Amino acid sequence: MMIGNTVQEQLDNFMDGLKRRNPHEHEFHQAVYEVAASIIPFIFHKSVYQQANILERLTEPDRIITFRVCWEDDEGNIRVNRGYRVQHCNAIGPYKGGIRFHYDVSRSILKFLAFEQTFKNSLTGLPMGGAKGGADFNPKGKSDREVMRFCQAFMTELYRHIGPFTDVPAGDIGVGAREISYLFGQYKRLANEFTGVLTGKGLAFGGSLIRSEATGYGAVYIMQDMLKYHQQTIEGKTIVVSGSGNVAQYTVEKAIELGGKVVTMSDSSGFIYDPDGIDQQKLDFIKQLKQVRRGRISEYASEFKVKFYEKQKPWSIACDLAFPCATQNEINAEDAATLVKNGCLAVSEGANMPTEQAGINLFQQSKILYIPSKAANAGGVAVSGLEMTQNSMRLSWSREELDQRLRKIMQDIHDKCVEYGKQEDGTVNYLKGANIGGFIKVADAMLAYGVI
Ligand code: NDP
Ligand code: 2IT
Repeated sequence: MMIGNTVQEQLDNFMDGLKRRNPHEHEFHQAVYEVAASIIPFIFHKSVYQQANILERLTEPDRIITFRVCWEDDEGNIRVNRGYRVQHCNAIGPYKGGIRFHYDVSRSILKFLAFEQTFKNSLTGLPMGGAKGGADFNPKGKSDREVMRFCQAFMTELYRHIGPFTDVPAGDIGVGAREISYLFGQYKRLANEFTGVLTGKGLAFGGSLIRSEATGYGAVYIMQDMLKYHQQTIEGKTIVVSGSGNVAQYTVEKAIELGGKVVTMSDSSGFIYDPDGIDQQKLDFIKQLKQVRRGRISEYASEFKVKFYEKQKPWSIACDLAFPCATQNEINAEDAATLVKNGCLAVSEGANMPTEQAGINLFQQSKILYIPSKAANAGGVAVSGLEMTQNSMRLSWSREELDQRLRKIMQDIHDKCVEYGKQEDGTVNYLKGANIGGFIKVADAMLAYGVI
């Protein structure tokens, strides 16, 4: 049972306990608070969830695997990193979620991501549980061979914990097509098995069309749905995007295809502002820059003679729509206030948890259309789920078929957010809708299993 006589008391007691059990894990506390603040009011009078202690069970990962990754760099130095896989919950399907290689990867960051993934995967309607993994490895400046040796060393431990019916990893920050190929090659070698154990694979070896595009396209599709529901469209809107990796690139591609004008992109060094708008040709330059040459976004500024704002984030540029697509906590309260002040209508989160809680509060008070990451960026994992389906059937669907399925899944997620998030005054609280919509299926499966 939750302890406390009011919703607020229950929330406070629950968060106190969570923080006590998971000290110093600020990102994990933040992600859990954001969900608990929606779920506790929802289950307050639902004794079946209360008695089963569902929320406490859902905030304790099934297991966390931590391991040493030892590899040799090009100079012959022996290097050591820490690898992780957080298998959060497999109530509704095999564990599923990305792998992140970034120097700031920590237990807290992966726990928050795996927790979020459980709700996100449920929202897709596909049978996938939640997980996340990664390492505190910094791929920047590493040669291809160093990345290959790191991936092989990482998989040499991870392979015994995953499998097509157990846990199916994919990409995330720092893990794209190149890394997935190395990881899959090593899995195949060790397991002596060709199975769909990773998603985001190359098209030659079981990958799915549209997977690269899916997260970004999905974030724009759900923005389109949210705007349509409020009698608006993307056409003619000025759009600010952060990041310039996988999610940002395909967010920009779909947004400009639908007639939006995207004026910014960024990386960890700063952002570029192109008042004329980024067109497909300029975007192709970015794809080549980031996917092939692995260069910096500042090169765009030199190439197209626009301004580069060093060490700054793009939120000060006036816009109608914002798509944070870089990383967690990239919009703080001040950034959110600036977006609101400049008349921003809607925010769709391509990145995971890009907005701090104080920023979310501001968006909600100002009635901006705000759709949280677990709904907005679910298109990526949704097409991963479709990759698993195709692998099981040993066939490949066409681009059109996959795009239509992705489109429908995003629309269904939008509608689920409306179903559970519609307020008495007629407005939609998409955050509440996404949290409750994701929770119910997982919680009901857990109830059915009894005490496990
Ligand atoms: P990429 O590695 O392809 O790109 C990441 C981008 O974000 C780069 O432009 C990077 O800049 C920037 N970035 C990363 N960390 C920071 C930081 N600390 N400060 C400022 N900028 C930063 O990753 P993805 O595009 O795949 O992922 C972006 C976000 O989307 C993440 O939050 C991820 O969890 C989320 N996501 C990804 C999905 C996918 O399918 N790939 C699915 C759903 C969500 P730099 O190169 O300088 O580091
Ligand atoms: O955060 C995410 O949803 C991802 N990085 C994609 C996960 C996946 O399994 O495709």
